[in-house]
Amino acid sequence: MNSSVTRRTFLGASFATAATAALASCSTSTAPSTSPLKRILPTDRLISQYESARPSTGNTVTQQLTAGVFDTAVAGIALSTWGYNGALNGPVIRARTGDTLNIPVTNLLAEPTSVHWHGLALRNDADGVPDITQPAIAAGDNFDYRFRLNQPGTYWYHSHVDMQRERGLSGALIIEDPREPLLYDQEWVIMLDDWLDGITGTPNEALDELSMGMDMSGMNMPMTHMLMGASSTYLGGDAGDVRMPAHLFNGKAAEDAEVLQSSAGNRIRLRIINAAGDTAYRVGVPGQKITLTHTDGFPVQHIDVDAVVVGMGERIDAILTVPDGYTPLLALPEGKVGRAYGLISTGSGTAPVAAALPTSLDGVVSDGGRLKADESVLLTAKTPDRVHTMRLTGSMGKYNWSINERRFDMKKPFAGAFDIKVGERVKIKMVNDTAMWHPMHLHGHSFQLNGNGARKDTVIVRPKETVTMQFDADNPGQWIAHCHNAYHAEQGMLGLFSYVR
Ligand SMILES: [Cu+2]
Repeated sequence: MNSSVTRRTFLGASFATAATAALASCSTSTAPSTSPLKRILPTDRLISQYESARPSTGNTVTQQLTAGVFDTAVAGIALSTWGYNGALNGPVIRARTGDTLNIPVTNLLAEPTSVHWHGLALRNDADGVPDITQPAIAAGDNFDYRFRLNQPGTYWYHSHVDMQRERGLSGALIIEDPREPLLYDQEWVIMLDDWLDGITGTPNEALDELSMGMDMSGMNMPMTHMLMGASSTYLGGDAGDVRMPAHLFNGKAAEDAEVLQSSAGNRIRLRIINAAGDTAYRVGVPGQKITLTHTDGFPVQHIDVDAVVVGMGERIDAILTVPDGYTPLLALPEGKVGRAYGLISTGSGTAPVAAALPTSLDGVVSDGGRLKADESVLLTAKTPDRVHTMRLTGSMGKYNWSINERRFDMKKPFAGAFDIKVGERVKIKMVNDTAMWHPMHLHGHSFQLNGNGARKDTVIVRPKETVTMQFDADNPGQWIAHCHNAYHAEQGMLGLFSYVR
């Protein structure tokens, strides 16, 4: 399959087309029973009304982002890839709740791009989803993102065009809480990523190979990228689809691990972000517990674990108390071969060599989806006004990942949409009908998992499992929900939560 065809098919209809179609719907007045729904588009005046109602410090944080091609080295291999401001991870953006973020973006790529602010309940027209919330930023063009930050926590930003995120087009976004209740001495922002670009091919080549499906590709050519036999009991079976030659901890492979200087007894707040396309990471310190405190920006009831599994798009905050000497923080690709890690040094002892580090982390293991919300962020108990069922569908055989058997079509963004109304309590039942786990992500809202579970925006849904969650429809606009496996999303495993009047 030709990747440019895939791209055009995926991006399909222009924003103008979608808007025109919706406007046409609004102007047709027929009997109520047959009248098309009036959808609240990103251009609706409600969007800026809601923005004005968000708390404001009056402070603006500005960070220029330039998307472009640059040369770097990954695992000792010189390569050329795409990133923000010429680095594998974009700049760590830091602001406080109530601040306005002002991000002028320059697109020096040869193709359109966009920036999505993962996990934020922000104004819809800044969500960065081409064809749904804005026109893509054309090659050579500029675009300013400007929006208020109304919740503290660990977030990140990334391109929402094609497979661009699978290059280096992502970075961390940390929103500090002016009334931070957690006590700690130091922070460590950690971006985990799986990497193939420039080593075994490009992400688009990998997608093209996988797109043929396991049924076809095995028959006529040797497979470069498709990974067979990656298995994780924790994730319920098949762990991933893609062979990744490198795993990165803050842009660095294990040969070149990052070292954080600290002091014995320090409490370090780990802000762990999984920016990978196809890999969950099991993160922990061998022989030492860490305390999980937040997931996806929201506080949870603290628990001590030996390791935490973080799916693509998920974030975990944890407290680690530093012992004397060198402390390795391992990030093991779940069900895959390889490892990434970083070291904490108190200035004494000698750094362990990679080969001497454990290759597994066992004991008490959890993930964000199994945590309980801190009482301060529990949604009030309420009977849902609306229940939507999202069946996760598709298979490796056909590589036809989809939702309710529908592969999302940007030309018909409202087909199969999950309609909701402002003020409703919405319940989602995610039923995984596939033989694989999926990290499912909802834009523009944080949901609460069933039974006082954690507040989250991305959750692991295991094979044959049903995960239910609720959220308050308090942020009008058009919001996608999708699998955060980059390869699954690109095949159309997306749905649209569409506010209607
Ligand atoms: Cu998936």
